[in-house]
Amino acid sequence: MAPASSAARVAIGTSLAGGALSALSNAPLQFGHLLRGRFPTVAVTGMTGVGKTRLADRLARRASVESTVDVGSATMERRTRKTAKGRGFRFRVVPGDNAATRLSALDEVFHDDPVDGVLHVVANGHATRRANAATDTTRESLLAAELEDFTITAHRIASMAVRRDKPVWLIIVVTKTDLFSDDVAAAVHYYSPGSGSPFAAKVDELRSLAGGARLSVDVVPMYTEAQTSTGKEKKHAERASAHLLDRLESRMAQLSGHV
Ligand SMILES: Nc1nc2c(ncn2[C@@H]2O[C@H](COP(=O)(O)OP(=O)(O)OP(=O)(O)O)[C@@H](O)[C@H]2O)c(=O)[nH]1
Ligand SMILES: [Mg+2]
Repeated sequence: MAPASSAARVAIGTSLAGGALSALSNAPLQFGHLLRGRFPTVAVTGMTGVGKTRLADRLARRASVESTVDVGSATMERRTRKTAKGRGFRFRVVPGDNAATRLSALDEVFHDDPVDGVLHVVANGHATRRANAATDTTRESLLAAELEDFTITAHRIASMAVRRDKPVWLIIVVTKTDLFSDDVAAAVHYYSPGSGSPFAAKVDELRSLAGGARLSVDVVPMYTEAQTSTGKEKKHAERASAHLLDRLESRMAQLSGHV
């Protein structure tokens, strides 16, 4: 009975918080699960502040209001992308930095209800820290934190992959490339298997643990918003970002057997 009562709580919370209008606009979600059951599930992982929420919102064609792109999501975020052809994906965004909810979210996506694929988000040492974060925020320390975070996630992915009877895919999404546009190729190289970097060593270890046939690994550049402000530049940046998102989505579709 637990799921039904928690669903009821959510429904009550929604109508109290948002009034009748928002309860109405949420209504399709209540039978949407019948359709969503067929969509491949995708875990979105990565350390806090790298841009997971923002990426999932863009992929799900959900406009992020400013308040939803605050660093430090406290719970697992669920997003669904439905394409025109009736295909789609269900995204599960694992909070990057919240001990209790993070661990249960990792258990859910990699063990209890194992996902079909993983988008592991990295930002080449450009993660945004919370305003009150006491920790060191040099680029080196943020890169080290990304590496540590990936090490933990990679172990979870490996143990899931060896248990599954179908192959699992991993796409390492190198985001915020708008912040290091001259070094994108070097960053992609740093995260790529076999490149000899500390991160690559972890990717190589993951591949040998999981077995090449059970796990595919891609590395793709991305940015989901740009710091530029002037009209023409902004239009150009938005178009380029939309193109990168389309490419990522096509690759996910390919890996999921949609095409
Ligand atoms: N310049 C730039 N900023 C970005 C990009 N993607 C995300 N950001 C910003 O980076 C910050 C963190 O993004 P989030 O999506 O909240 O990060 P998160 O990974 O969900 O973080 P947690 O919820 O703490 O795990 C936000 O202020 C975003 O606006 C990007 O591609 N380029
Ligand atoms: Mg978040």
